[in-house]
Amino acid sequence: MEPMMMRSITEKIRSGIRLEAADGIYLYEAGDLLTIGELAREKKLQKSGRHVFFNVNCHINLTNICVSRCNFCAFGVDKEGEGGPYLMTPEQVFEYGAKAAGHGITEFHIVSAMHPDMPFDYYLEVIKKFNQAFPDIHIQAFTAVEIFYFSQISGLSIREVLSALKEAGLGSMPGGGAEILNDKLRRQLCPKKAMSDEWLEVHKTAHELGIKTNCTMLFGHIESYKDRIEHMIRLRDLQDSAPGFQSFIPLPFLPENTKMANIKRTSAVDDLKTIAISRLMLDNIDHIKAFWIMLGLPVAQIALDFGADDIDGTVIEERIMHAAGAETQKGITKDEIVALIKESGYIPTERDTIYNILATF
Ligand code: V47
Repeated sequence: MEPMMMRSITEKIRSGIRLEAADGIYLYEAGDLLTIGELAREKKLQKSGRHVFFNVNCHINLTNICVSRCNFCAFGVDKEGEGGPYLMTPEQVFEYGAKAAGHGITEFHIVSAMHPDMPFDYYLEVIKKFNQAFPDIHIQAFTAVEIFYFSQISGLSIREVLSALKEAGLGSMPGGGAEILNDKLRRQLCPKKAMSDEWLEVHKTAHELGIKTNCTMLFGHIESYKDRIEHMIRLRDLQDSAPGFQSFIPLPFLPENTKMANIKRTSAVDDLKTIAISRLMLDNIDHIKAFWIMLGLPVAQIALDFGADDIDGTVIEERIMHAAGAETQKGITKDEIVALIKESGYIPTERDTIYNILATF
């Protein structure tokens, strides 16, 4: 017989009552994978029907030189250290983007690092150049951690930094840098960058300025289930008070080549449970993204039956996760994404960055 707690959670979900922290922790600790998956799928079908979204985008990482050197990251390097430090000039960035623009992309996904010397003007120039040359291609750029850093290096407020970027052509912000919103853990994982309240403050300000954003959670390292659920609740609270999150992307920690290489990679069960539980906890965030680069194509495909309604994009040359041992390809074609979604029984739906439907297949 179904345990009482599970019955009460199921009733809450089916009657649209918000789950509490204890419910989420219970689902992780005792919930049956298929039952959680089924509930999450029901919610997904209510929100986006049989659509599964993807976009055609290109990731550009301006530099890997980073003063933060987070313990979970295999991408960042010191300026004069090992690991092939690089910094693209605005011209090089532009050349790289121009090549991708010829392939029908609708979004540039530009993320940098905390470079020790580049001024805020460098980042503004990159955005301006892209916006002038490709006014029809949406620019999603800079995580909240970078925005906070720009504010520190420029002396401008967070609001001023975001306004200047918006004016230059920034369309929306990606969801990185959230890691786990718990300062005790952040001090062990990433002591040199924005803490939880600062990360949340940047997103709040962006939302107030009409800049849509995504949010993420890095899981499978030193955090507990309780930490994960509390993280989700902090995002849910912010979305209540200052809406603007478009999607949530759970990122399983890839340990290879990091200072935390002793930790085991998460299991497929944990990845799927996390996708499903996030769909159930985050009742006010419309889209849950199964980022195939991290999950691998097989788990990402199954995730579509566990509450995910988005599989991100074609990406083209992903670097951050591949530095940490992601075994997936660095990009896939639109035809491959379409086939993968069709095979799972959903409608492949190409979207732009802000979820306007461009085509179905
Ligand atoms: O903030 C870094 C994570 C993030 C590792 O908004 C790692 O649509 C696992 O946020 N193992 C950056 N994760 C990427 C990101 C993202 C990706 C795709 C789409 C969107 C979106 C956002 O990657 C970082 C960090 O949390 N990360 N190193 C690692 N070893």
